[in-house]
Amino acid sequence: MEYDTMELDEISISRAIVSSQMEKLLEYMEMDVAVVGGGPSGLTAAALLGDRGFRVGLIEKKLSIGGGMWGGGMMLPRIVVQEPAKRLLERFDITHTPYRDGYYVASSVEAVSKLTAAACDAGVEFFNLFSVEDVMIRGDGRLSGLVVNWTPVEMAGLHVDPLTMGCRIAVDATGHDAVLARLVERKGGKVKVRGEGFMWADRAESEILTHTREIFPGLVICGMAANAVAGEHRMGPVFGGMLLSGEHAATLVSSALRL
Ligand code: 48H
Repeated sequence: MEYDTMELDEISISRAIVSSQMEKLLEYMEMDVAVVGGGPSGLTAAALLGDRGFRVGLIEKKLSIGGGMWGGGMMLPRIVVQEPAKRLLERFDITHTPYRDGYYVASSVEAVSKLTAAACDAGVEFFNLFSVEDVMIRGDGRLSGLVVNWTPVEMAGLHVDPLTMGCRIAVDATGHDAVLARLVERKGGKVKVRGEGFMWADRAESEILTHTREIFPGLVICGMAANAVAGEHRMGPVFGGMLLSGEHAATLVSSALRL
């Protein structure tokens, strides 16, 4: 079947992509909040901060956003969310069905998609395939920027110097690896990454909000990274704590920036 179309010009298509993305990159060289990691906690934090009017950039090293949520439990694309986080499922319009008292089941694909859509609607700018390899900390002892490179450069082991993006505050939402916290620790900042403990879902979920905090001036940690820093246990495919931790990180960041 044919349809009427204007003649497509490959050079214009390329110019449109390069000029619009480079404009965004320049705009986000100075942002309010840099959220590193596009898993459930990072997406929640980014969406809520964007809603509050901050300029938020989300930096994700992989091609796709969503982190460990896509895979649900052992590649069965379902997640469990417990009662205290039900209001966040509602906030993001994620369909959920009760399983038994206090447990809700949702599709991991819908959950990632709706969180991502909410972040887009809140004006969050995504920088996927960007990997954070260092942080900027100057004389005032505060984290004030991220050192980034293309993930394919990192994967190929090429010697290519990175670029730096400035931020008023960063959120480490890099999951189990707690990348930013480890970087600061390795380079002598007063941060100790204790590493996560074995599976104990009830304890891990109930403590995650205590561990979601500013661990270094200008660096808030959330999600699984917060538990990894604190030496807390893991919880498997129950995701309420990730959403609540992202929400708590957003509250901490917005009060820090509004002081
Ligand atoms: C840019 C980076 C870098 C980098 C990593 O793992 P995530 O889904 O993180 P959370 O904390 O939002 O959610 C954790 C959850 O998915 C999970 O694994 C749970 C609940 N496990 C429990 C258990 O017992 O196992 O997402 C982190 C994201 C990923 O997309 C990474 O690619 C990204 O961070 N990332 N992005 N620069 N250097 N390192």
